[in-house]
This record gives sequence, C-alpha cells and structure tokens, in this order.
Amino acid sequence: MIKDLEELQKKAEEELSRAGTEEELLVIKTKYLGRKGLLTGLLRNITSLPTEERALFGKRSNEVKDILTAKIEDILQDIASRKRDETLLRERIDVTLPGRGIRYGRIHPVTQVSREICDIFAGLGFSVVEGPEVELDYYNFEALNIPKDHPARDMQDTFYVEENIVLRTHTSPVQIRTMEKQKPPVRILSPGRVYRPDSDVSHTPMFHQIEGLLVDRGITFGDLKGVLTFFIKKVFGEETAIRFRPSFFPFTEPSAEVDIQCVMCHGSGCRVCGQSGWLEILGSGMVDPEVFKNVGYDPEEVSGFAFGLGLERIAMLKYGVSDIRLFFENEWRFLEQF
Ligand code: 2U9
Repeated sequence: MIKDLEELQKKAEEELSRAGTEEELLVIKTKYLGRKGLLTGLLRNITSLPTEERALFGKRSNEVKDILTAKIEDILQDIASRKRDETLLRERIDVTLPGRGIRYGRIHPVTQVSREICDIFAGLGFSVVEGPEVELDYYNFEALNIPKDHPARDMQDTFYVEENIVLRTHTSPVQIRTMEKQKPPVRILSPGRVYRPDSDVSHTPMFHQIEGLLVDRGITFGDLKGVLTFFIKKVFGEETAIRFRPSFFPFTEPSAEVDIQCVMCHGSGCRVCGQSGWLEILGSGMVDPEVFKNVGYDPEEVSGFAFGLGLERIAMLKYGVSDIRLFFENEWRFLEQF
C-alpha cells in the first residue's frame, strides 16, 4: 500500500511537471486530490491494512497530499507571475515620450459677438428673451405692420413652411409676443437665428440677429440716439465716428440706419466700405403706432424705440472676415483664430 502511495506521488509529480496552464493543473488536482480522486481511493482501502500499519499509511498520505498541494500552489504562482510579465511587456509604456496635449474648443465668433452685445445691453437694464424660429405669419409680418400684399414682404424673402407658417425672417416676433404678455415698461433684447433665402459672400440662408426694444412713457428719438451711440462705442471703440441716416421700415417711424466710420480705412474710402468711408451697422427707429395698437398698447400713452443688427456682419467687420460663409463651414483653422 505504501508503495502505491509512492507510485501515486511520482505519477502526480510527473504530470504536474508537464502542466503549463491553470486548467491543466485543476484537472490534475481533481484527479489525485479530489473527493473522488486517486488518493481518496487509496485511503478508502485503509481498512484492509493491519492495524499497526494504518497510522503510518495515514501519515504518509497526508504528507503526499501536502507535498502535491504545495507543488500545485507553486506552479500556479509561477503561471501568474509569467502572465504578469507578459502583460507588462505587451503594455509597455514609454514614459519619456512627450505628452499629446489637449485640443481645446473655442466659443464661436458669432456667439462671442452675441454675448458681448447682450452684456452691454444687460448693463443698461435690458433682459434677453428668446422665441420660436418657426413662426406664425401673424407674428412675423402682420403684427409688425407688414400686411399680406405689402411690398415690404419682398424685402424679406421668406421660407414658407405652410400657408401661414414661416421660418422667422427677423427676431421681431419675439418682441411682439413679449408685449402681448407684458405691460410697459419693456426693455428687451432678442438674439437668435433667422432665415431668408439669400446666398452669396455676405448672405447665408440662416444668420443671426439681435434686436432690441425699449418702451416706456416719454421715450424719444434722443433716447434711441443716446443708447445706440453708447452701444456702438463700447463695441468699436470710444473714438468711432457715427452717423444716423434716414431710412424706412414698416414697423418703425421715423426710421434710421446707423453707420460707423469704416474700420478698415478710417473714412478715406476702400473696398470694404465701397469707397464711401462708412459702414452700415444697424437699423433702428421709433416703434410705429400701428405696432403698438396690435399688441394693445396705447400709442398716445407710451412710445419706444427698436433696433436690429446682423451678428455675422458685426463679426465680419470686427475680425476682418470677408466671406460670411466661413462662419458656417466649421473649418477648425478658421475658428481657431478667434
Ligand atoms: C418691434 C418693433 C420694431 C426692429 C428693427 C431694423 C430696424 C433693421 C435689420 C438690420 C440688419 C435686419 O439683420 S438685418 O438684416 N434690422 O434694420 N430692425 S428696426 O424693429 C422692431 C422690432 C420689433 C415690435
């Protein structure tokens, strides 16, 4: 019997010396040391031994079990450490390589200009209001004193969604909606996307506007001039020369367009200003009494001024960009410059 035990140990050790994986080891362990394994099998026959040999046999079987268990444990550790070495070799990191650096995004130039303008007017007590880009004909035109057959509709060529639903051609509907809900005084700024079917170096079918509206008792054209002059000097510099030129809009009366001295040639005449020395910056005027009537304000009680400007145009002049389409191509080498 003791011989059987020695034979079993020898065979088990032989098999262990050939085992290369955890799975193979497990198979060998179960085969020799498992509950139904060969060692348990030998022990079961212990009763056939004479009593005086049983103790020795029991002791030897325990020794064989301990030796084999220790061997299996050793080999398992060898396998684990070999695996770790392989992983370290495979995933070797060269810590001396230079770092890759993070590419930061930037605020889009049109957003930058929008924020700058909103900040200036916030300082004057204006609040920012937004509204829908898909708008009812009523809010985009009718309420603004632009009836169906009015030639002013051609001035603002329009994308129609349905007969009475349009993509807004300006952000003025936001101000109509605000006045419908709110009594004077009103001091609001409405930035946002607007749509007109135009496309060339200075027009894209979608562009951004900011419009402003101030309504209260006793507001005059002097207030309009004061506020807009303050604003323009903040954006383009205190030394900027400004002129107010009579104009026409259906929703303001009187109306004025505002020019600044050309930022490129400072008035001497160049390609940017078409040799005139001046650049048109925004449109403005005193809100037409008809518009007030449409929102339930009494034009005898209150008056106000409004203005509108195209953000891309301001950004082009501020940063010297000659093609408006560059703002929407998302070419990073262009955007990175702002
Ligand atoms: C209400 C009443 C009046 C907004 C105004 C302009 C003049 C104007 C253009 C500038 C360049 C549009 O982006 S652009 O093409 N805008 O000239 N906008 S007065 O007048 C309003 C607005 C709302 C209720």
